[in-house]
Amino acid sequence: MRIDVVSIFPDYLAPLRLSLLGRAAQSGLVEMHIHDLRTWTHDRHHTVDDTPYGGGAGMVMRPEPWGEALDELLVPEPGHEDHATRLIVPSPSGEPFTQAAAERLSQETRLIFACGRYEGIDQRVLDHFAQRLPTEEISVGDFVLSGGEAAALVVIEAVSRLIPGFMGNAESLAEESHHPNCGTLGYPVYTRPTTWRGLDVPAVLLSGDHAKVADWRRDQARRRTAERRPDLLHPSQVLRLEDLMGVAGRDGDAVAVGLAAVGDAAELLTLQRSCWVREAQLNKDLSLPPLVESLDDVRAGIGAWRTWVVRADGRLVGSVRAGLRGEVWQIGRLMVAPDLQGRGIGRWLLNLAESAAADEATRFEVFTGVASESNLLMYKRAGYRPMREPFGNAEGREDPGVVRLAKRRP
Ligand code: JA5
Repeated sequence: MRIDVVSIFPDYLAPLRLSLLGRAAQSGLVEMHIHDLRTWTHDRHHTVDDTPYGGGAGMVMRPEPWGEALDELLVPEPGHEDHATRLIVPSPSGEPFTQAAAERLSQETRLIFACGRYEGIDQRVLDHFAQRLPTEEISVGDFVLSGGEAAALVVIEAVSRLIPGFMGNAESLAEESHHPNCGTLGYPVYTRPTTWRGLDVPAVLLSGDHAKVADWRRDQARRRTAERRPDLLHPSQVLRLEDLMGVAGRDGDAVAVGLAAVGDAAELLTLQRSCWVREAQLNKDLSLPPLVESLDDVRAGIGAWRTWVVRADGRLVGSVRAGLRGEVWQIGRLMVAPDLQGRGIGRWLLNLAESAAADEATRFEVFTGVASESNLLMYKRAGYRPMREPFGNAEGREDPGVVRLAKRRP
């Protein structure tokens, strides 16, 4: 693979010549070329920036030096006319860089990195070269850097270690069977000595019991993931309350979220009735189905809808259900135990139900009583808007006591 990097700070890319990456370069697996953008300026001051059209703070990189630099680098070298080239522009507005992206880029024959500075590069440079070769803006994370150089270093290190033959060990790559962050984070690792500054290596690792070691590592990895990256875990996995929704739970509050089973029906009926008494009072209607339905009705509902339940320390404290009706992902029966309302659990459950929407769904719909102001407020805050009247109820009849709200699937 040939890698070119264009920057106004070519010295910043010096680490590329060092260490493992330098060895990859020496072994001929990676051919590295680092260029100073100012080579392609023609004025005495080697100007590469100017003020932004439309006003605003900072400076923008002028298109001409970039145009000349990339034109020149895109002239095929004799013997390498077939080299497919991809242009990469590090940018906080780019698509997220992941291990999958690194694997994809490691298959390319040539990468050109265009490192911006100041407020960025004139958009026309990207628009022009995107017409001539595959071009992508890549972000290495949600934070601000002063230029693309450090991001390019990150991408180059992640990509070059995946090139077959790098480090001379296909084995160590094969052993990396898990893709970072597709499953869980890694478990903590230890080496000699067994005691260091009063801290012991966990006894299980010295036990020689391989099954117990594997169990311990899986548990540690899951705990770490719940703590640091709850977004990676399936909601059915056991989490602590604060991991789940950023609300303060007592230490050790064990919260489990998962699909409801028929065995949950009795507790669900109890929670549902307690929640819908308030709805009945507010809306002056004692015939609301969630209030009057039987245990068998609730059992049937669990079979007919995707229903999730939240348990805190074993107690059923929340639920929501959803299902596809035509193109609509219908969300309903959103409930939270009275003593836990107002902590964002309902909103979290609404998000969960939305994120599970079937592929065919084009919009989400919910409904609530016209007098249920706090429900209406939550739905509005979540992006739902009332649908035009008249509102049909489940049987298609008009129901003046109900507000249906909808939101386009994002
Ligand atoms: C590139 C002029 O993904 C993180 C970031 C990449 C990147 C950032 S932050 N700034 C620039 C840049 O600034 O070119």
